[in-house]
Amino acid sequence: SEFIKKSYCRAAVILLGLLCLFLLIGFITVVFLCEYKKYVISMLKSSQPKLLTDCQGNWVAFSDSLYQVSLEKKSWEESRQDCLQKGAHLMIINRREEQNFVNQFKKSLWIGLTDSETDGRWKWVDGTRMTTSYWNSGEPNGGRSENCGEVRFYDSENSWNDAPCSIEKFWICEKRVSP
Ligand SMILES: [Ca+2]
Ligand SMILES: [Ca+2]
Repeated sequence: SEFIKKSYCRAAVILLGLLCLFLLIGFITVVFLCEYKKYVISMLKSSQPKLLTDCQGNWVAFSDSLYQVSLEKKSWEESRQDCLQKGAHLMIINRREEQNFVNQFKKSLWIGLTDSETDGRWKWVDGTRMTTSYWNSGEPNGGRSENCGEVRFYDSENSWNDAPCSIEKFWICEKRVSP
């Protein structure tokens, strides 16, 4: 019976040891999962503010619109057509936040601005007159030979330039989300 007692004791110690081991593994797993969840949430949060990209066609959400920078270069008119085909229009800049947003791409881009009809009378592609402008110093300077607007001097808030409409450039389309 002394032998049986010792065996029971040994078995109890082993069981206790295993129990401790399982508890430890369980604890580590829970801590790991919690930390992983926190990490995933922080990643999602940090990627959200401005550049929430759509899976299809790389549209970028900002304020109440979606924007898409082209991957190829075209003339201003062909750029305008491309945006129309996508149910959008060349970017129209109405607010200072939008102006700062477009500069962030650090790219020379056609926007929806033209004075083709009457020189010096700048209009947006939706027919509205340009009221607030962000011309770079000395611009617009092209007279009858530069009738299309582009974002060019993007390191400055006043980044606009007038350029000949036939030049091939990247462009930016804008699609309004709310009517
Ligand atoms: Ca002009
Ligand atoms: Ca110019």
